[in-house]
Amino acid sequence: RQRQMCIRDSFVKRPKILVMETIILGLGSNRGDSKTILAEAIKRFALFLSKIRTSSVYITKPQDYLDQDDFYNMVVSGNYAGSPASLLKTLQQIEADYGRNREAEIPKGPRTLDIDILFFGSQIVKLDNPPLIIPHPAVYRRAFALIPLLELYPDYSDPVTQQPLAAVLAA
Ligand code: PH2
Ligand code: MG
Ligand code: MG
Repeated sequence: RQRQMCIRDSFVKRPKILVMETIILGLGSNRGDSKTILAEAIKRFALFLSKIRTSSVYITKPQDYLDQDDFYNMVVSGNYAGSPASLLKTLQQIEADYGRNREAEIPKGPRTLDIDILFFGSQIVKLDNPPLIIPHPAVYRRAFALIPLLELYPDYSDPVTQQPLAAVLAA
């Protein structure tokens, strides 16, 4: 007697849809050998980003928490095939590998390596645990992020308001 084959969902091998997004990262360091730390961190990005582009490194006056050394800041972009949460997890591991200890540090104070997700394609992301807001809420008032971003993408517009970031910087 022939057995009836039931093609259940679990048997069907569906191709996993990977949406490639161009993501924009803001990097900062003002503790340790900042220039080397930034260069080494970017090498790690090649494991999960394609089409990597890097801005110049800018030496910037501290914002928000003023009593600390100048920062080395830059922006890196690349194409990423994964979720915002998985990107955050990967970046926090790299921060930790370069001596970052979130428990022991002053908020917005000195750090060996900070990697902020500024934009994730045109996606608007709000996650609670761990907390993640994209676009990065402070990007609009941070010249140390906007200027290197505009070096790479002079015509970049904010995906939320459609405003050119060049106009945001000038405002
Ligand atoms: N990062 C901060 C706080 N202040 N200032 C500058 N110039 N550059 C930074 O990357 C920076 C800052 C919190 O992450
Ligand atoms: Mg950060
Ligand atoms: Mg930051």
